[in-house]
This record gives sequence, structure tokens and C-alpha cells, in this order.
Amino acid sequence: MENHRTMERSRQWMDRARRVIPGGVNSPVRALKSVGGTPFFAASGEGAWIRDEDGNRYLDYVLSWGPLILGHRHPEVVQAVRQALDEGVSYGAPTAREVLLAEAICDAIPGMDMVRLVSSGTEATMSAVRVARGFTGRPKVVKFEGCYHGHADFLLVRAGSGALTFGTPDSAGVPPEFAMHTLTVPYNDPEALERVFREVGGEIAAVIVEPVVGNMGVVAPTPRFLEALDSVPRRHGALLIVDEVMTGFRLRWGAVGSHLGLHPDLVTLGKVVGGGLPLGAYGGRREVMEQVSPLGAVYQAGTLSGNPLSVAAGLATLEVLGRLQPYDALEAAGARLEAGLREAAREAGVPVTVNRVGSMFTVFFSPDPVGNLDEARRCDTGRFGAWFHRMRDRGISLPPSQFEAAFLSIHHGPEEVDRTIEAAREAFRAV
Ligand code: KE4
Repeated sequence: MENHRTMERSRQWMDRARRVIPGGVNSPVRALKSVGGTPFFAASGEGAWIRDEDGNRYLDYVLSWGPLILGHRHPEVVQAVRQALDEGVSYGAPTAREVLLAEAICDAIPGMDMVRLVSSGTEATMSAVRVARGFTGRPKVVKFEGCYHGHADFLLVRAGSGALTFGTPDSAGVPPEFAMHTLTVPYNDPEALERVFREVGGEIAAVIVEPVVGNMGVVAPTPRFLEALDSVPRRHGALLIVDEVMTGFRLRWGAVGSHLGLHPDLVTLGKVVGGGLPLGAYGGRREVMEQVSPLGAVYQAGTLSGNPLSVAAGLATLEVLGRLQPYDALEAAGARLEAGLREAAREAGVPVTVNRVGSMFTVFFSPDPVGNLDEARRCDTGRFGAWFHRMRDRGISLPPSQFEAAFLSIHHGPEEVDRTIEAAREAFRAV
């Protein structure tokens, strides 16, 4: 496997970056804090590959944290953005393209009557919760430990001392009062969800959930948890918000929540629907979405919402996905990689659990199953970090944290997967 000549230019860029950007990065996870070392500075991408400022090439399993299901610079996406660019960059007026993307999203997702385009997943989830609070007139929201829904104040909250106590801010700068209406309970724990509704159900506006979690590492929902998600909030007059920012159009065409038997009142989207450009969306039942300004009383706005370049990238991405329907191929590539990684770890005598759903996976450095945040936290994060670097030395770029999802694109075929397994065989032996 190719080891890397140097990371000198990335180190130089990081020294300069640290002087003018907090931590040298524009999103914390990119700084490699949990695995140590220096991040490579990306220079270009092509298909499954990303190249850094020193000319090193890596098979990319970060893929911009999920958006690039079609790989880097898919020609139809590039062409669509170029064409939009030839017409204009931004208007602040409605455009036909936004209607086409809204129609495509509503057609693809059951129960999605109306959708509002925004510029990030955070905006989508923040707005969806506000709409749920406006629609129900209730203050509280329930989220799950290990799920991440962006950085809105009231979503940066971890469980209080007891599940029913007010949430505790998970970030400095969030006043306790901003967290007090957020209740956090364990994922995959139907009884905990039942309990919180038994106690304060009349005050809960919504439950927000990742239908397949990516943000504690990949964790799939249990059938009993899904059944509780679909019944308990509704029984108490609360809405179900399914956060598909990571899973939307990645695990299947449209949303995975409805495929898993959920009937969300609101769905949030991001990442893939923007094709790698800034775009998020939230939508759902007409009765709920009619609360949104200027139609209703729930205010939400955005200078660059529906930006023509982002919308062009999103439209092209959905058009290619709709035509290719690559989900069986992604499942096959994911299964091949999962089997190879398990075998490589077993051969090296390294205890791991590989959680995978479709083209999202995580190698947990734990011998035990991982079905919630407590179990994920038992992982040997130090050994994960060492493995991360051994893999990067061999030209494989993985998410730099044990608690993140890795992604495949349509360009991660048998050759790329086998190359990754070979690198893993060597890397597992070295940690
Ligand atoms: P953004 O605001 O980052 O576009 O989306 C927030 C968000 C909302 N919901 C889910 C399920 C998400 O996964 C995310 C963002 N995911 C992270 C990856 N763990 C983005 C990477 C980063 O923060 O740099």
C-alpha cells in the first residue's frame, strides 16, 4: 500500500490556519482532536479519491461527511452547477429550480406535502422543532443520547441527572434555561421514551430522532424502539420529527424512516440533497407546514435559502440517484467491506464490532455489541485512533473519530473495497 511521502504543506497550512481560524478548522471534527495528528488539507477530489496539498491520494470514506454519495465531482453535478453559475449566483427571489427540487423531495418522501429549503442541516432541525412547538403550543422536545441534530442551542443538550430532569447544556454558552425544555433519553430504550411521556407528555411538542444513528457511530434502531417512536408521541399529541440529514437519499431513495415503519409529521434533510453544496430542508404534513411564515405564524427565513447553485447541485444529484438507483450496489459494496474488515480484525486478533446500514458503517473498537451511547463509549478510542492513522498512512481516509459514520459512494467498487481491506489487514496488525 502506498505510504505517504510527506504532509509538510498540510502542516504549514495548519500552522497558518490556527492563527486565524479557531483550531484551524471551520468545523471541530476536522481538527482530528480525538485521534491526534495533523489533518490533511484537501486540494481536490475525483470519484472515490481525495488529494491533499502534498499530492497524497486517499480513498475517501468521509465524502464531505455524507453528501458525496455520487463521489467527488460527478460530471452531471459539476455541469449543473456550471450552468446555474452561467445564469447567476444568487437572487433573493423565488426561482423555478427551487420548485423542481421541492417537488422532487415531496414526490420521494411519503407524507411530505410541503418542504422549505434552508442552507444547512442545523437550520432544518432548528426550524422543524420551532414549527412543532408552534403547531402544538407546547415547549418541550425529546431527543436521544448519541444523536446529533446540529448546533442549535436547545439541541446541544445531554441527559440531566435523571431522564426527567431538565436537560444539561452540552456546550459552553448555552444558558441552562435554553436547555431546560430538552429531555434526553437513551436511544433504543422504548421504556425510557414511554416514561418521559408518562411524566410530562402533555408538555412535549416533539420527539426528534435519527432513524439510523450516524452520530455516535452507526447504530441501528431495534424493532421495539421503532414501534415506540411511531406510537408513543402520537398517543400524547406530540409530533415525530425524523432527522434524515444523514440518512436521506443515502440509505434508499427518499427517506429511510418511512421504510422502517415510521410516520413522521416532519422530516429534516441535508447533505445528499445538496450534492455537497450548502442546502438543508424540512417538510411534512400540509397541516403542520402551513404554520410556517409567510403562510403561518412560525417565523423562519434565510438570505441564501434555495440558493441556485446549491439547488442545481441537489437537483442533479437526485436526478442521477433516481436514474441509477444505486442502493443495491451500495449495499453489496458495504457488505463486502464489512465482511473484509471483520475478517482482517479477526486475523489480527483485534476485537471489533462493525455496525453497518447500507453505505454507512463504523468499526467500533469493542468486542461487544453497540446499540446505544453507553455501549459506544466502552470502545477503546485510543486503539481506534492508532488504527485511523495506520489506515491514513496506507491511503485510506476515514472519519477521525470513533463516534462518526464512514460512507461509501457509487465509486467504491470491488477494487476500492479490496484495497481498503488490504490496508486494514496491515493496520489491524500494527495497533
Ligand atoms: P449541518 O448543520 O452540519 O449541515 O447538519 C447538522 C446535522 C443534523 N442532523 C444530523 C443527523 C447530522 O448528522 C448533522 C451533521 N452531521 C455532522 C457529522 N457528524 C457534520 C460534520 C460536522 O459537524 O463537521
